[in-house]
Amino acid sequence: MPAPTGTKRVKGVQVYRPFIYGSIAKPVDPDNRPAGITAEHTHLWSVYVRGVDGEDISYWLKKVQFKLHETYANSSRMIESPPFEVTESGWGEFEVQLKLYFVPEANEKAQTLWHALKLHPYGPDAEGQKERRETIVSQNYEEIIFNEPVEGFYDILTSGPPQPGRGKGSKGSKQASTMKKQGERSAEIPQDTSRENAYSVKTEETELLRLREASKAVEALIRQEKGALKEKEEKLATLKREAEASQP
Ligand code: SLL
Repeated sequence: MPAPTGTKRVKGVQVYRPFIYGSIAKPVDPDNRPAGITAEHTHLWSVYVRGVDGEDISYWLKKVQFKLHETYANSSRMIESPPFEVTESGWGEFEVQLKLYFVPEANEKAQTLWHALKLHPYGPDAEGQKERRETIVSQNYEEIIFNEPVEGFYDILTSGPPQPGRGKGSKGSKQASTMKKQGERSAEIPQDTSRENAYSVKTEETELLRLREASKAVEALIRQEKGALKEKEEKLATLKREAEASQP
């Protein structure tokens, strides 16, 4: 029997691929209800998994199973091609189970994520947002780590999304951000934030700066506490000496 192919792993290598998952919900206007929506349903919503900045992630993500609340008919929805999303109407919030299935070349088990579908605004302006019937977006940036991917999948991952004129899975030049042409699609996060996408190298840098500032503040607090502790220890030592001196 021939040895199984496609199972040799690239040792010591981790490949990260970013994506976004979440939901968008819009309150139904009672004076202008879209046709075909049940009377009790107050919102139209979509739950989705997608690439950052609209990137096509189907070169590594094969399909997504969305498990909705059991009040929905056919609550388990398998979406076999992009866009990986389910659009529904409803009245209540619940946890959606997202099961990510990778392309067969990956030789990886499916991974499960949970997303809390948000329909209602919260925070200081919740009432205002409700009155203005604002759209509620709740989404997360996530990175999937392929640890020591099998060789064939490593090639697919590093070739990036199929380019126009290049067949799916065909081997192109290895993707490197420094070699990227303007406007070319990539699995890297974009340099700058845009209206459609809040996740970029810039937001990452801002976040790092914030973390650095926070860690400086914590260090200052530790120094202060250490100072206070030293003072107390000195006081204690003095008291002990005094107590010993006063012993008969
Ligand atoms: C809640 N625990 O009570 C949640 C359940 C269920 C949401 C929310 C529509 C179902 C249908 C729907 O919005 N289900 O079409 O009958 O808030």
